[in-house]
Amino acid sequence: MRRLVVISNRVPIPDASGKAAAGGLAVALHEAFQAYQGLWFGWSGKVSANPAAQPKIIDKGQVQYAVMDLTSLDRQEYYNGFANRALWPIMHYRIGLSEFSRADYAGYLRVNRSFASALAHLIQPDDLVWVHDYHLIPLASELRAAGITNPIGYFHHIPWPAPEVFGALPGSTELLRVIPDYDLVGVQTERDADNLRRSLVQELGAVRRRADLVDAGSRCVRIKSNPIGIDVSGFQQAAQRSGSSRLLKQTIAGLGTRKLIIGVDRLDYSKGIPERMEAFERFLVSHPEHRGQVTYLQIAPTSRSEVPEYATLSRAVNETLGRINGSLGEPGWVPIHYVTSTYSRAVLAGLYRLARVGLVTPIRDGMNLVAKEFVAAQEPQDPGVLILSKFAGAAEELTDALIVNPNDKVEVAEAIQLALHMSREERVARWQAMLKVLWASDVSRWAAAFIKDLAGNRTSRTRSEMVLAKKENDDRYSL
Ligand code: ADQ
Repeated sequence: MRRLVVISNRVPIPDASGKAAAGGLAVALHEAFQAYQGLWFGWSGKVSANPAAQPKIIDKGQVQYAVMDLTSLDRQEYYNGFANRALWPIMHYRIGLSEFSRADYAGYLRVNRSFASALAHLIQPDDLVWVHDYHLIPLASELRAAGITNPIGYFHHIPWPAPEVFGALPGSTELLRVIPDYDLVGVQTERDADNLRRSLVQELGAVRRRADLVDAGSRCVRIKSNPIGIDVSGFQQAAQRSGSSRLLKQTIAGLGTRKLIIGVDRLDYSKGIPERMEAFERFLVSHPEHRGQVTYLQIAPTSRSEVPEYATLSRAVNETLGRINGSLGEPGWVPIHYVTSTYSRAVLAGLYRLARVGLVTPIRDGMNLVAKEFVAAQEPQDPGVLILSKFAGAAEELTDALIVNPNDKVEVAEAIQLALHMSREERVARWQAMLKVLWASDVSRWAAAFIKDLAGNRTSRTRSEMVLAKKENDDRYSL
């Protein structure tokens, strides 16, 4: 049986009871791992003084997990540094927040190289190799240099910005040069695909061969939009069953007759949380009849707290929240409830279903699964309304949401007003149209489509190309 080798920064190893982790990728690949035997490789999430050169192998039925520890310097340079302080902001169009350091970049390349050298021993001739996300862009190049000729695909979960924006990052040309070491690159939207293809043409002099095929000299790479989906039926079932949860009962009791507006995001500046709170403030000021009649619940679990920009964001959110609740709140009514806990899928699904409005207004987002989860969780006869940023990848598909510019507080405020007053007939019609889209891009289809493309589009490499690849690789990193 052919194997699927998945590589991601973090690896969702099932717990001792054998229960699969509920994270998005784990769910996405669950079915793929039924069809293929699997190996899942990545960082253990742990730091140790002297990490072993070979991964720790954990067998769990059909899937074998292989994880490696990092040193604290690796974590600092590769993960907190280059991936999350330089690449993440650039990819989200935040040039001003991008902090490049040559040491961090060297650490990023070093970790990719050590992952590749450990992984190369585990790859068998017939394996399909699927790399995930921005932490691991150079991995294929390192694997090629180690002699791996298997089909290698990469899925980029976050936006790929316009060439002028990506070009602002020092080292961006080197990162573009390693892209054609993949046979297939998947991105979330047509806009991302177009941006990446244009970068390769403009910066490397690559040539467009077919709509999605780019020829970069000795190698060709297919760049394709393949929007990620969610487990639609899993979310629907979780939402239907959620009524019995204690937390949900408490929320229902606390709301009374008030309508619920919900936002769910990792605490990240790309998600536009303070901007959203200010838009809600504007709504309450412009439409005072709603004061005391609505509650906005913002769920925002802390993330990347070791990165300074995230601590700054956390302070900004708390200040905005305090100011709005202080100035507009009344005895017995707090306009914005803010919580930082993580919840089970069942509880989240129940809260989405309870809400009349889902506020999903990132400043930039690769896809935004919350938008899709909100839609899936709604009650068919009385669904809530999705307000969605035009800068979320999901907006390319969910065109029946109320699409807004998240930077325009007045526009978002008026969308809230419209959503709260929308007729049931219109809510049902919009929701049905969006649910149809969700089914068409269900997560199992997403994974199956990528794997099918990867298996069918192998770009064969000759031995001389491999030798050339190794030499180019050595030259490239001699910065
Ligand atoms: P994220 O930036 O993490 O993902 P998103 O797509 O919204 O953004 O996924 C977040 C996930 O975390 C959702 O499944 C959500 O339910 C869950 N979650 C959020 N808050 C939670 C809480 N308090 N408790 C439990 N679960 C919570 C990155 C990219 C996105 C892209 C995805 C997938 O930034 O653009 O959509 O990868 O490709």
